[in-house]
Amino acid sequence: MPKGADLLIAALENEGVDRIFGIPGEENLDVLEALRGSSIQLVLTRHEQAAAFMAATHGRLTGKPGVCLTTLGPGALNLTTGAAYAQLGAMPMIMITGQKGILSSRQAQFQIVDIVAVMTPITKLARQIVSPAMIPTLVREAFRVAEEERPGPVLLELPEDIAGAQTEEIALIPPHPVEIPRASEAALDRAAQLIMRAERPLVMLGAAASRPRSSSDLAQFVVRSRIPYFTTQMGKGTVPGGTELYMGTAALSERDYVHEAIEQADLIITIGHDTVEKPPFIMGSGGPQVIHVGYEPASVEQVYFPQTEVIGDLGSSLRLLADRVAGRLPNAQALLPLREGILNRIAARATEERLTPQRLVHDVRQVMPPDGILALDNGMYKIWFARNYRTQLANTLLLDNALATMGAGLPSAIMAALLYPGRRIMAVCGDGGFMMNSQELETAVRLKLNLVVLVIEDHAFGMIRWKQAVDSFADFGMTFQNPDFVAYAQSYGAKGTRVGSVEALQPALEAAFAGGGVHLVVAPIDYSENKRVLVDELHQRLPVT
Ligand SMILES: Cc1ncc(C[n+]2csc(CCOP(=O)(O)OP(=O)(O)O)c2C)c(N)n1
Ligand SMILES: [Mg+2]
Repeated sequence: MPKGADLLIAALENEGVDRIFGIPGEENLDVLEALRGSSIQLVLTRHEQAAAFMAATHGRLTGKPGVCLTTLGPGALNLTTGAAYAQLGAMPMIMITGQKGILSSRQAQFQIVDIVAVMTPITKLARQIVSPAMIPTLVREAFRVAEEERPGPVLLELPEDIAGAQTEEIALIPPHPVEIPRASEAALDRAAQLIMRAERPLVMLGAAASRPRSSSDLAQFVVRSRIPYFTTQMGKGTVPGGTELYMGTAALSERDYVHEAIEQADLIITIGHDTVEKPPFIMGSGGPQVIHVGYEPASVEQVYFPQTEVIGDLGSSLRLLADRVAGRLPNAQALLPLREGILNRIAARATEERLTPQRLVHDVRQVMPPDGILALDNGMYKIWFARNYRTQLANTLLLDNALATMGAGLPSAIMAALLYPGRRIMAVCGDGGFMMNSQELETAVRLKLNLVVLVIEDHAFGMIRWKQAVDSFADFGMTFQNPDFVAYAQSYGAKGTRVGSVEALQPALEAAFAGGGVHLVVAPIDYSENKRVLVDELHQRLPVT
């Protein structure tokens, strides 16, 4: 007779799961034994937080939930940051945690934390499994909930005695495709009227525009309407065939060059915007009208309150909208003349003889082919990559503008390297964020991945230090010492290179990719541009009225 644990693993196989990330504990030993005889690979990590970042990134890149596994109490608590990362970032993920037996209690309260309660506010669903008979249903339900719009994390807690209990064979529930309903005719007609009446329209691609299911019809809308577009940080992807309509990425909420177009627009069509992102622009009274095209209605915020909404499957909504407006928009390109000025000023100083953030982004782009994937951690450089790094394919710049947690850069790059072994993958981390999950270098080496890890060294929590200076606080409490990163990488069996001069960066990255394996490249950065550009220069730019 199968045990509860066997049913769990069979149900995961039934969902097409091929890897589970995590660190099992003694409460998971039946699950581990069932896993041993299954088709699913166990990917051990060195911290549960990293396992959750990996599983969430699997969901982000494929649309299929990634799965992570931990023990009870301390192990499960280490998943919380990853759960919030998936919840805010709309990434489908399943977390499976152990628990002491629930039918009898021979260890009193030892290690027991109410994980279902802890996880409830940071998941879409959190359930304890109380009988083996429920496992097939609960697993199918967990995947349904995690995957459907808006995607996110689900917790299933499997107590030790339920995992070990013998049970009847119980039939699994096969998954089936579910199509998302499309927008109503009335909403499409209303939006089409507004678009046709607009004098200076602009499109914005938001986070949900990068969902694996979203892409092709979305690009078609831009290409067929010929309306120029900009993106949010997480909406940074691409419009194949529409590159010449790209106006920039809103890495700041106001005052950046791309805001010249936003300030002059009389209509902004936002596609898949999620207000979990730091605002790409601030709506105010008297500003442009906004049409929100989304899988879900817009939440009403002080800075975002669209006047018109088209709710339903993004692809089909946009196809139907394009059918209504294509060829009937004489003003479509009214804002396009601003493009060159915006992009030129953003690209300024990209080849200067100092390792500025602009130069760093420029040189990294040179070594990344169009399908190469960059996975960013969180720090000052994120703003520069969002602003300056041009993408040609969707999901080739993975950044987190939702929870914006440090520590996710390396684990998310590891996931990308596992999924796409033939593509160039690079993690970009600050010296602060890298050290929050640097132990995963061992995981990457053990998995024999090809991965370049670029560590940007300023011996500081640079972004906070920058804010401190911008707000005229004294320079205090934000600097630290680093290990010798080259020796550190080598101690894990990875390779390491220190970039000694600005000209050495590009060859070092190229050599790191060419050599294969896990290769850390550490580059000292000149962060003086943070104030010169992002404060002084942009503050001289007066909003267009
Ligand atoms: C887990 C976590 N802790 C703290 C913060 C706040 N925070 C945002 S950026 C930053 C500094 C990042 O330093 P580093 O990784 O060295 O990048 P840098 O800005 O120096 O380039 C901090 C402390 C955060 N976002 N996430
Ligand atoms: Mg730093």
